[in-house]
Amino acid sequence: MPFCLSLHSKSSAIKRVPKLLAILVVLTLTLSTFTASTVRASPAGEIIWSQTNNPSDDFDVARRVAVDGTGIYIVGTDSIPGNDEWRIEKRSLTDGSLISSFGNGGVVTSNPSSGYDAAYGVAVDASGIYIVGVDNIPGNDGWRIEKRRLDNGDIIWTVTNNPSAGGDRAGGVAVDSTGVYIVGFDESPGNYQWRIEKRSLTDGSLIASFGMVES
Ligand SMILES: [Ca+2]
Ligand SMILES: [Ca+2]
Ligand SMILES: [Ca+2]
Repeated sequence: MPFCLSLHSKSSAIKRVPKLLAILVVLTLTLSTFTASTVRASPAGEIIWSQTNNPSDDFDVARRVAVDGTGIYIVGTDSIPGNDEWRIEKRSLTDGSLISSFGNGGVVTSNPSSGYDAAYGVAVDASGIYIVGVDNIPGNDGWRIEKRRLDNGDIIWTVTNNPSAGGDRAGGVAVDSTGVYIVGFDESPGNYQWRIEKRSLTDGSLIASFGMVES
């Protein structure tokens, strides 16, 4: 039986959003196909615009969104290559259309392995977009963090970290003037544990004064 995540409850949810405008990324799951939707709505719940995108006939899912004065940045996964890859879209604040100057027609994709690669979190500051998630480069899931340009999506830096041979995943990211904070989990103890990293805005290196840095 198909089920839906949040699409049909958006009116009540939007009324609770305290900001002038709310941007929701909602995911609809049917039996076997994901369709990613982006919706912008007013506090009263009227839809200002709604966009959908289904780049492949397999698993395509939008997970997180960030916003600045020039657009919104949506990150997730598509299956265009026949396996999962990172997908980042930049869209217009006004109507949700793709901004063509960003990447290829508003879309940047990154497919570092033939296995499962997926973006899970995004943050933005005046110097770039920070996207976090997983890649499968060594044959198992490891952390991957990319910083990309706001205007065209080009890579500024990429760092990876694979603390265990198990499933390690970066899931969330925040940024301030002193660094970028990435949270997720690793399987170093043989089961999942929290992992929090603070990294340089300039090159993504670990900031040694933050917690215990592995040698
Ligand atoms: Ca699809
Ligand atoms: Ca892949
Ligand atoms: Ca791993």
